[in-house]
Amino acid sequence: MKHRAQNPVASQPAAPAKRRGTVTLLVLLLVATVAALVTQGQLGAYIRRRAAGHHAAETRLRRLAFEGVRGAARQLAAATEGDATNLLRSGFAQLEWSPAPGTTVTVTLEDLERKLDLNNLYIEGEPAEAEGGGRTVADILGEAFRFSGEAAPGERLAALRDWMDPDQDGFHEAPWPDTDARPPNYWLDAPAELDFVPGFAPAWLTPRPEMPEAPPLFATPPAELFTIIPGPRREPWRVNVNSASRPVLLAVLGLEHQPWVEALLIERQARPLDDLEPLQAGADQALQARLARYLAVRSRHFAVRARAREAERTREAWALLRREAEGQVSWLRCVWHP
Ligand SMILES: [Ca+2]
Repeated sequence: MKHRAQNPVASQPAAPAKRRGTVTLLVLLLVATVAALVTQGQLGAYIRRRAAGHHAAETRLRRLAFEGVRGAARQLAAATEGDATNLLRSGFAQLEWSPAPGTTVTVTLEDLERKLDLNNLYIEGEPAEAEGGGRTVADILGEAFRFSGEAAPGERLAALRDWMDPDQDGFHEAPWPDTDARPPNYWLDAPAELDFVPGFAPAWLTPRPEMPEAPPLFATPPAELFTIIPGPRREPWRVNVNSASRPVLLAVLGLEHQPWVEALLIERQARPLDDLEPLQAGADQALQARLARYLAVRSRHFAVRARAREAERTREAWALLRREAEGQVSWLRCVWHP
């Protein structure tokens, strides 16, 4: 009994110390939790402020890029036919301004009809072999393919035509391996579609900035030769003699007319041509027919790229515009580039 009674007495002083230790631990835990909550709240507020600032900067840049496209469209509408030709004699016009310190907007306006439109390969209601002066659209595009380094472009042209034409007759009309999809039988809307046309390498139409300014004729990058003007047509979209490059003009008219092309390049340096007639005067019958069917002195389709930049951040808008002879400008496409 004595032994049993002594034990609780001996352990009594230890109990309050243990409780005090537990309380201290609980208080410390509470303090740590409150501190963590406060820190987390501050961090959350900081992240929200950063996100709001980021969003505001993005919105500002997107708006500036859009204003850039709109400004180019207004400029194109205000220009006379002659001014529009003068503005784009080299095929390009570039403008840059700074709406605020550290912010720049660069707008590039490009004449799309200085290049060969791939959608010309299918013309509604016209046989594929329709020609102008002994030259079909397939001849012209085939020549341009050779200028881009493709020795035998027949297969790729056939695949492209099957992609667009409404019939199911060609070799490339069969369901594609793996996907079982078929060609859409519709015109091309964007260069990215070419990634799915048999025989075309990915990003085939993407400009190559590392290329020299004037590469040899048979090493011309595809992006310098071809373009895509979406929509149906009853005749080929013509190439503008004032803005087309030497390789494009040679593809249209044929290498046999190189002296004529060289003379044209010299003549247009003096002033833009506003009529095809003087050009036709000295040409033989075949050349006259080619000029009439495939060349023009005005352009209707333009691409605008506007880039707004602030520090490391950029936002880009791209639009496809169509300008009528009277000056009305319609927007056919407008997309954002991230
Ligand atoms: Ca087809």
